Amino acid sequence: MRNHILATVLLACPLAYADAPQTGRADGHAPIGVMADHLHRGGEWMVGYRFMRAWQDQLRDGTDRVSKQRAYSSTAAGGYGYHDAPTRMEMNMHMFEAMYGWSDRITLMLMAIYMDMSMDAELHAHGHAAPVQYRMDSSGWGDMEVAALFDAGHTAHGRWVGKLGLSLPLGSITERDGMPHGALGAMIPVRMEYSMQLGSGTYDLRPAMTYSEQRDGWSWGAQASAVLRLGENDQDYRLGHRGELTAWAARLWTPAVSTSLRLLGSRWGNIQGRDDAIDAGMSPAADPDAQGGQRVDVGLGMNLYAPTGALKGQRLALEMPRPVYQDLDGPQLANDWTLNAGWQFAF
Ligand SMILES: [Cu+2]
Repeated sequence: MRNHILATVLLACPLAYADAPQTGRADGHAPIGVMADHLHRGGEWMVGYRFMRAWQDQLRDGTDRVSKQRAYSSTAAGGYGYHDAPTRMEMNMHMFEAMYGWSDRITLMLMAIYMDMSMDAELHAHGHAAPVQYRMDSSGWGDMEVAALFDAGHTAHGRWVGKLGLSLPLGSITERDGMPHGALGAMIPVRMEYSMQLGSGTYDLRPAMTYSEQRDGWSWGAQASAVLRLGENDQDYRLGHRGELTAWAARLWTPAVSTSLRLLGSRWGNIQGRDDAIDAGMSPAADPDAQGGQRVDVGLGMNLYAPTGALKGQRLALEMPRPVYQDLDGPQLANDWTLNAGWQFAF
């Protein structure tokens, strides 16, 4: 009998080992703002929809706030000398993802992104007493990412997951919208600023490495990721590279519910080169040297998971990161808050 138990334990161990950590609990996935944290078993599919909304409403230079008046007053008067100042921007990203377990150790991923953005700005045309307020909108499919996620090793309670991703430049970088012009404020179409374009225009490498660990009732993890732009796009510029470090801890209240706290540090560069159709002196948003920065966010999140029943395998998650520190090459619109939400279904 004893030998029988021992044999069972020994046989079960490699299976348990290959299994840990398990995705079959609410915190089996990282907070929803984190991508590429988990693998699927060979033959398993996952489809999902993620939504991200980022809201910006205040100009900053370095860590200081900058008024819109200062952005468009002359350099002689202590301003920045732009003609135009962005005052608010809202970005919505709809992300459609599919994952497929090629084997137990390699998962393939595809993500298509639909962008929807709007920016409010104030134009201070010379010879006009009052600034003119206007709004620009852009929407459409953005860049698409294909990636391979791989098992990069295990520890007693955790695992390493690596990612090699490639972003394909399918999003337009020549979007136009109307801008007021002349004494009568007639709207003429112009090429919109960099942040209003739908894609990067370049092939971008998107590597990541994630470690996550699961214990009784809680879990934690950390991830390093980057976006590396390859070459220059056909409008003669490239967006800045980007690097992110994040770490989170989650409390598992029941197998179906977990809550999380996450810290996220990100850093991104200025634009190299410039698009000749975007007048750099017009607005900070059009200035290639007013795009870089670094930021620290803290996010609260919640994961819901259906381990059994009619909704078995489905997940619903929400996360709200807010910046606690921002240092921007400015003047640049600063982030006010971000909302990440998602639905996922594995089968
Ligand atoms: Cu998945």
